[in-house]
Amino acid sequence: MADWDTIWINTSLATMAVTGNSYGQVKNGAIAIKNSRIAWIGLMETLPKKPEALASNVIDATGKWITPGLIDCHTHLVFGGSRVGEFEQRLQGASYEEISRNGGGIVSTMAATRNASEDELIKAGIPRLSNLIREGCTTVEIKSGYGLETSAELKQLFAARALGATLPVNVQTTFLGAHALPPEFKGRQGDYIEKVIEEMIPAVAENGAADAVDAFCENIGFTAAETEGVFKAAQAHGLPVKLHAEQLSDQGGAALAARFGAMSADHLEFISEDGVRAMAAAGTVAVLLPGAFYTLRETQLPPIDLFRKHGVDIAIASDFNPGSSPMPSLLLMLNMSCTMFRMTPEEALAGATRNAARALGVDADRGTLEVGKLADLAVWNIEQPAELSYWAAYNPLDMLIQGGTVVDFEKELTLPGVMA
Ligand code: DI6
Ligand code: FE
Repeated sequence: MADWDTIWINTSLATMAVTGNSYGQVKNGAIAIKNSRIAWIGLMETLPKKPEALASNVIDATGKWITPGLIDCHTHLVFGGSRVGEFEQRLQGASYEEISRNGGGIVSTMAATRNASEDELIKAGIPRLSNLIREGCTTVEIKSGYGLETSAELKQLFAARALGATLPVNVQTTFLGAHALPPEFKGRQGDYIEKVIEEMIPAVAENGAADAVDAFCENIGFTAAETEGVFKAAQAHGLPVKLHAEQLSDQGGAALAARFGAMSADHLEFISEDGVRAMAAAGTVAVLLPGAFYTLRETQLPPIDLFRKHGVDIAIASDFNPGSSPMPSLLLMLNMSCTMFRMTPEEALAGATRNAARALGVDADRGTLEVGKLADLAVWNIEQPAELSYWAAYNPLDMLIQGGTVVDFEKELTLPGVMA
């Protein structure tokens, strides 16, 4: 009997493991899987026997590259309605902050999300998540934060979990109750935070609905002190934390997140060097979101050189949401992070694989091609890995393997509610 289930041969691998050579690459190599995990990786010439003697299924991948399945570590993809009207208002000169202060923004998506049933949220989420999968994503994080009351937050998180159970993708969920102040708490922000702490986090933990807790620490969101209360409650319930920090202004959020051992701090255009130092010391990943930067026409770049200088790992994510990043495409983010943020294509790919896995705390199993990790692989029709950042609005994915199983796009993504 063959040792392995499947082997891909005559291929190039960007393992993204830290091996000292660029992309952790193995040229003229092979990768074998057994029981949903990676069983062997190496050069063709070091295969112990003929491929047919080693695996029941041999796939010739001549001319292709295999990378880890991509990981989108920051999305808000479960929501009701859209914000196309605000898009048009911004084109007329209104700013994102003005719209938010006038009762639009996150709160308008809250209303549409509260009005939607869990089934409706799942249906709306299927084509969005399918779009990420078609581009090579095998893990996607989904946040709540458009319910802003216990039952509606849980509904969003359950919809996110159901999407992960329905589609061939690993979904990690994050509770973001401290995203915006719901209108019924106007003038009583402290009371709302108390509700997040006393009622929502315990309910989320009790239901096993979230893998992490996030907050929006910002002048139009919550203060550092309020965020700290949320973090303490999360930790008391055994949930790791992450933070929307320094997106529009410097609130010291990244340093606070680091103090709580946060897995990531996200956005960070306005972070100070002290904030970067604190993240480095805590091993907190910097998640950069070029889609929001582009959509809001931001001009202050995140300080990539400071992250490099202090050795902070950088991840890249879509931030897919109806307001500031209506773009469910991680490949587009790879291109934007190079063109707009001047990251290298190798940094960008590490940001959507190895470092994104760290930002979600799933790096023991995912994010690189290494023996023992889950077989989440993306096979690409490209000649060099930098092409994943080079092309835009073009998808060179050839094949996707989720937990050792080849994804059948026709069958598995053609579900009721999936747009053709
Ligand atoms: N920052 C973001 O990028 C999203 N949430 C946040 O706090 C945007 C959410 C939205 O505008 O709907
Ligand atoms: Fe976000």
